[in-house]
Amino acid sequence: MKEYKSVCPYDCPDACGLIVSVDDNKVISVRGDRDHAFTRGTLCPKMAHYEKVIHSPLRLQYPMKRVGKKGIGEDQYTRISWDEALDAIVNNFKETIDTYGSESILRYSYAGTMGVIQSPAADYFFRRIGATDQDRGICSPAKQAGFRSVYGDTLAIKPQEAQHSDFIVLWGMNATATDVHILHDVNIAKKKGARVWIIDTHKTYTFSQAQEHIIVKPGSDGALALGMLHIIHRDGLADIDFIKEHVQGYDELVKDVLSDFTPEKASDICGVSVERMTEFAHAYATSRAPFIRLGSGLSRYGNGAMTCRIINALPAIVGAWQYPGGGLLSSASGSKFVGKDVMQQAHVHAPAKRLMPMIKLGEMLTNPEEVGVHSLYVFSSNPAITAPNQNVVRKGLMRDDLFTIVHERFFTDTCKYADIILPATTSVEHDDIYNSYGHYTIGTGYKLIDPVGESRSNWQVIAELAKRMGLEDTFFDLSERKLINQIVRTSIRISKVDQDLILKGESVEMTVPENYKMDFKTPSGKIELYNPHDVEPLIRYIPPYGDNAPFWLIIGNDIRILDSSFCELEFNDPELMKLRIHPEDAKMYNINDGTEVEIYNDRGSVKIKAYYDDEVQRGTLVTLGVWWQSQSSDPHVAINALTADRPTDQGWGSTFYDVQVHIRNLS
Ligand SMILES: Nc1nc2c(c(=O)[nH]1)N[C@H]1C(S)=C(S)[C@@H](COP(=O)(O)OP(=O)(O)OC[C@H]3O[C@@H](n4cnc5c(=O)[nH]c(N)nc54)[C@H](O)[C@@H]3O)O[C@H]1N2
Ligand SMILES: Nc1nc2c(c(=O)[nH]1)N[C@H]1C(S)=C(S)[C@@H](COP(=O)(O)OP(=O)(O)OC[C@H]3O[C@@H](n4cnc5c(=O)[nH]c(N)nc54)[C@H](O)[C@@H]3O)O[C@H]1N2
Ligand code: SF4
Ligand SMILES: [Mo]
Repeated sequence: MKEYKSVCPYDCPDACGLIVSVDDNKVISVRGDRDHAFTRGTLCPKMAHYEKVIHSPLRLQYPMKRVGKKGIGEDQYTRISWDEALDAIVNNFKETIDTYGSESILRYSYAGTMGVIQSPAADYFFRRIGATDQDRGICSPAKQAGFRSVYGDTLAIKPQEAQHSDFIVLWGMNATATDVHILHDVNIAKKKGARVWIIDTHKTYTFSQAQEHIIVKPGSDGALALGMLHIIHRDGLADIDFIKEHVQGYDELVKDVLSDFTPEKASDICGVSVERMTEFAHAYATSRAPFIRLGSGLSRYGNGAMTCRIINALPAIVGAWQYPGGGLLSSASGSKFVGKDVMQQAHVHAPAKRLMPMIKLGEMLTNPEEVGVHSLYVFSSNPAITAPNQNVVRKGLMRDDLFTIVHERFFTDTCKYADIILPATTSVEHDDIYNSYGHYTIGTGYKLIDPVGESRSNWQVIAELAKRMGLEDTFFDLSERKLINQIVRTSIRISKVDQDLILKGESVEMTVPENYKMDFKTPSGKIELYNPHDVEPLIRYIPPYGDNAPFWLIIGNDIRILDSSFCELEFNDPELMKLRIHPEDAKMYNINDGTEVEIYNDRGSVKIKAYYDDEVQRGTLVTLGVWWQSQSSDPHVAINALTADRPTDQGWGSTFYDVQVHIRNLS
């Protein structure tokens, strides 16, 4: 048996360092790498048995083509060779280009793997053939937009800073499920006396980690934060010296926004009493070095970017940035330590012929504004389950005149609509390099075992397709190893010694410049509470969309799965999807504990069993996880039948939490 270092490839801010044990071409076990600067030797429960994913009996083994009808429940596929599969794809692409134009080809992919090679593997290829490109807004561009509006290109704060804080806020972040390693730093701070606050819409797994909790109405954090800004200003707790030197627009903020936005008004909107809001504002502003870890949940509303922008103003007016441990971590993905320039061939002029927001997949397939989509290439994503407005997405996927290719590790629900299915490798069967959107450590994950069955990596398939399509770029001749080498040598700004270490398979934490927290990379060089380049120069409260229905539906993240990844594992729980409802709400609708209900809105309806929980707020319903159809509570649709493809206020982001529903007793 031999042990190798690797990196967890999943779409998670932690990007954990792994130690993988391999024997006889099989992965025996994985554990955390103690030398990793952020994850420090632990993994989450999802990855504790990665070997079960890698060697799952459900892995796709060879290419297949559909011989029956499309759709869930049909499942008639027959084995074909890679040559046949690739020829069929290339013939279809060529025919589609001739008949409808190249924009009729659409690729849809996301972050099944976060690898710097395998994730953007197809970006350049699809641009070169003139296909429609996707705007990758499904996750949290609104959160980024909110940060950028205030701080521009300022480097993200390191998560380990939290250790030095005396006041930590996990704001809209269920860290136990989605960013478990930040809790390591939170606990170090707690041992030194730090107070921890959590702001969420319902009691999450993470509540036990904090001494203080605030429950807000969904989509209303902007009001809470504006109320806090009002109180901090009114009570003379703003750091005027810091503001004078480093903040642009404080006076305008006070005069045009805060004067009119009273704590009473804020309280009416967010449901937090004026007393509690004042307590939170005072505690925040009088602590030595407050640290906010901002989650993405609250950015997935029609007002998401503005909400984040308002929260980002808090550390500015108390001057949190000047102290060790103080500041706000939104996302480290803007750090650009490892760019996509190599994989996207940035030096070649190949602009996207047409750009479509990926949250609009259903509309693109069913009701295109201009040129329709006739060929769809899906990889590293399971849109039949994870995309919003699922009924429309599935209607589009059912079209007889749509040729769909799905490159996957498992027979997901999206595969059930495919004309051609291609088997994909897992991260230990191909080479890649990883950085993280939650911290500053970089590492490689080299191929450790032969591909399972005939599976191939994203890059291998795309490079082969490029050649068959007649593209002559020598880029497509490069092996994954060569690409890693090129990326490390040309696009990571670190010493040669560190480059060598990364190439050798060690994880390396990037060094951030001294005083980086105070180096505000905005046009004015200051924190811009007044931003003349934003569509709205000043912050204000805007409401979420809502659906004019009585209940907000919170679809939180389940600790056992990651989006729909890991659904391939076996779970002991016979009922994976449940709905939690406050008993008083349930009684108003004659709903007994544990009975089946229908939740519905204009977009769809889902059957699910409802359970009483007096820790759920009145007027909200909670369910966890985006499960495969076979694991869903409803035989026909999964939870995203209820969510909308309405965009966020900026960034064409998804609004998965901005959902209201009606409820009906079915028993
Ligand atoms: N176990 C697990 N881990 C995951 C994932 C998973 O599905 N499961 N998904 C991965 C991915 S792709 C991502 S992007 C990250 C996301 O991880 P996070 O950034 O943590 O985002 P979410 O889990 O979507 O939402 C975080 C919290 O926001 C809360 N929330 C919702 N609306 C509001 C609101 O209006 N106000 C406030 N204050 N809180 C609100 C939700 O209830 C939830 O507890 O996690 C990654 N990690
Ligand atoms: N209701 C609701 N819906 C949501 C969310 C939510 O909070 N609520 N979260 C949203 C968010 S934040 C996100 S990011 C999206 C994510 O949605 P998706 O992008 O669909 O993510 P997954 O469901 O994890 O699907 C990734 C797929 O990629 C496959 N895969 C893994 N590695 C590879 C590889 O190397 N090659 C290939 N070809 N395939 C691979 C996996 O087997 C898996 O089926 O979901 C969104 N959907
Ligand atoms: S899913 Fe996240 S927390 Fe779990 S092992 Fe992977 S990177 Fe670490
Ligand atoms: Mo995400």
